[in-house]
Amino acid sequence: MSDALRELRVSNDAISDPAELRRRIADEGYLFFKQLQNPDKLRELRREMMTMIQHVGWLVPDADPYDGIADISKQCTEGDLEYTAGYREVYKLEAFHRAAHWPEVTGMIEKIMGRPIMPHPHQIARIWFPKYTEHTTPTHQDFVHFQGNFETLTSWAPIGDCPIELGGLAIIPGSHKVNRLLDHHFSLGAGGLAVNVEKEEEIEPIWYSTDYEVGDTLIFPALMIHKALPNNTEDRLRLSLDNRYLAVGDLIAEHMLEPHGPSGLQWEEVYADWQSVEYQYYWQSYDNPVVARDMSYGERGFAEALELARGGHEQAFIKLRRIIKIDPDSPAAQDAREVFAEIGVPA
Ligand SMILES: O=C(O)CCC(=O)C(=O)O
Ligand SMILES: [Fe+2]
Repeated sequence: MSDALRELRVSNDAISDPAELRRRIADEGYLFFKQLQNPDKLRELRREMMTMIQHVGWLVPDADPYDGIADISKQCTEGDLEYTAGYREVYKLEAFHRAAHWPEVTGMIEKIMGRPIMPHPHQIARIWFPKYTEHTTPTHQDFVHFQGNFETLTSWAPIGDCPIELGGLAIIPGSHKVNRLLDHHFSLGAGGLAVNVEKEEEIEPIWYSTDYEVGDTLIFPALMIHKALPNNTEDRLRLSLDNRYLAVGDLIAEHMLEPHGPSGLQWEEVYADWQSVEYQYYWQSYDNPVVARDMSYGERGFAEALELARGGHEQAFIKLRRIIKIDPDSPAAQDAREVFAEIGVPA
């Protein structure tokens, strides 16, 4: 463990005590379990996903895909055209989607919530290149991205061991008690929006994380402040799952019923080669009220990127170039090109 990080509290002792689990998550804003998920199932999932990742060219070709040894000349991330090309292949894997329904996780979420639950179909795999740290997921609250309701729980788990240097998740225990969505601002990192905790008087920025081992699982609600640590390894790809769960009957935002945006896919494409229909469109049999996505957070981040770019901000340039490349005809791309033209910098 690095000096600046403290060690997550392990809650395996409370696994059979729902009242204690609820007390802890209400108080500390997270529950962390060693091997909540079956390591062998996760290892099998890792092999399947890493094999596909090697196939799309992001791993060195002559090594065991299980080891996740990245070809760092292929560095890319969410929002990049190149990322979509590879991520879409991983996103189609049936095994990846089935993992959100594993009873080890759904049973635990149900125990914590005390009500029947539903996994969001909008699952996310994070495929993180080494030595690409300015794109690391910044400090944020999940509500800004996933919306719906504050009780929604995120379950984050590495697919394989994830020691500190590989860049697992870090949290500020108790930070959910701010009890509201904090202001988020432009960030180059995944999700594109960050809270500046140093400026939030109510938050004492004391970060906790751990050397995650395969099967370890971190569960937290939508207002919990968290971030990813940088992947400081020489050549290893970080692979993890972040899945979300809501109580049946609670509000869900419409985009959480769609595939994760960076995949660029529709459900028909995701499902095209699946063996089973069991988990296809499963949410349609639940009666969760759906709310429209609030676009204002993303719009604000984009407006800030334009403004920062006008001032010569390098990271804002990277962001705007990414937008131009992935969707050149979009209004956002047009705005971005105008800013580059205005300041005389090549787009
Ligand atoms: O894995 C990451 O980089 C980000 C994950 C995250 O923010 C989450 O699980 O909510
Ligand atoms: Fe998050």
